[in-house]
Amino acid sequence: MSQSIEDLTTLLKGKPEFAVTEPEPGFPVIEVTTPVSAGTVALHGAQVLTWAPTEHPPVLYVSPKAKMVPGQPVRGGVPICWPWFSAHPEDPSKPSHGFARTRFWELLSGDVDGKVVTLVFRLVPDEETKALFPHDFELTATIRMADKLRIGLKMRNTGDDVYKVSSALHTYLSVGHIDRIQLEGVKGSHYIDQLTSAEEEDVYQEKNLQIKGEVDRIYKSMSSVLIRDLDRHRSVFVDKAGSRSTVIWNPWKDKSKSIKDLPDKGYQEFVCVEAANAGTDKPTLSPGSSHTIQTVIGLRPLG
Ligand code: TA6
Repeated sequence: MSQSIEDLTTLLKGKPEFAVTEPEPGFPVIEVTTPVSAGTVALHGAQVLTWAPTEHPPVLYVSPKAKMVPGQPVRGGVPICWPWFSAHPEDPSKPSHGFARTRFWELLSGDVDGKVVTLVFRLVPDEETKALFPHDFELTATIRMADKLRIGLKMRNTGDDVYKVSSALHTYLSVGHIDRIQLEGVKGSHYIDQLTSAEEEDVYQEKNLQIKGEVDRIYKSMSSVLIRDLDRHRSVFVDKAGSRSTVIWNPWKDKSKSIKDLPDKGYQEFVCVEAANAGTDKPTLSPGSSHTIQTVIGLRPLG
C-alpha cells in the first residue's frame, strides 16, 4: 500500500516542480518539472518511468503495453533490481530481479536546489520481503533530475548477519532504431553471455557493440557506455559508480514476441544498459555496512 495522494501532496506542498498524479488507481506517480528537463517517478519500485531534457525526445523507453499493477514489474524506465539480479540463485520460484521493483517505497523528501530536483525514497523489510529474503535492510533511492538523470541506490545491512546481494539499475534507453545505434565503452572488456548459460566462461568484446540479434550480457566493466544514435542525431551516456558489471540486453525479434507487455517490434525501440552488481560482482554486506550503486544518464552531441 502506497502513501496516499494527500500525504504525498502535503509532503511536496509549495514546490511547483512536483505534481502528484494517479495514472492507474492506487498507483501514484510524481511528475517532476525542472528548468531544463522533466520526468516521472512511480512510488511503486521508486521507479523512474520517464525523463528527458526539455524539447528532446524521450531518453527512457516505456513499453506502450506496460501495466501499472501493484506487485507487477513495469516494463520500462529504470526498474530497481534488488536483492538479486535475474533469477534467484537458489530458488527459481522467487520473483526474477528480486522484490524492490514491485513494492511501494516511502517518499521521504522532495527538494529543489536551483536547476536540480531531488526525490528520496526508502524501502524497509516487511513480512512479505522477509519470506523472500530473511535479512534486515534499509534501501534508499535518491533520484536527481536536472540536465542529467542521476539515480543512487544505497543498500544498508541493518541486521546482525552477513549477506551478499546482487542488483541492477535496469535502464531502458529509448533509441531511434536498434539497427542504427552503436554502443561504445565495452570494447576490450570480457562478458558472460547469459544466452549460453551452460558455462560462465568469459567472452572477449573485440569491437564496439552493434545489436544484430538477441543480446543478454554481463560485461565485467566499470566503464561508462556511450550509445551513438544515428537516427536521433545524439549520443546518450550511461556513467556509473559502485558497479563492476554492466548488463546489456535487447530481446530481439523472437523474445520480443514472447514478452506479453512488449509490442512484437518493441525490440527496435530500446536497449537496456544497466549499472549492475551482477555475475561475479556481488557485494557482501556485513552488519551496519552499506553499498551504493549509481547511474548517471544524459545526452551528448553525436560527435
Ligand atoms: O537484464 C537482462 C535480463 O536479466 C534479461 O535476461 C531479461 O530477463 C530482462 O532482464 C528483463 O527481465 P524482466 O523480469 O523484467 O522481464
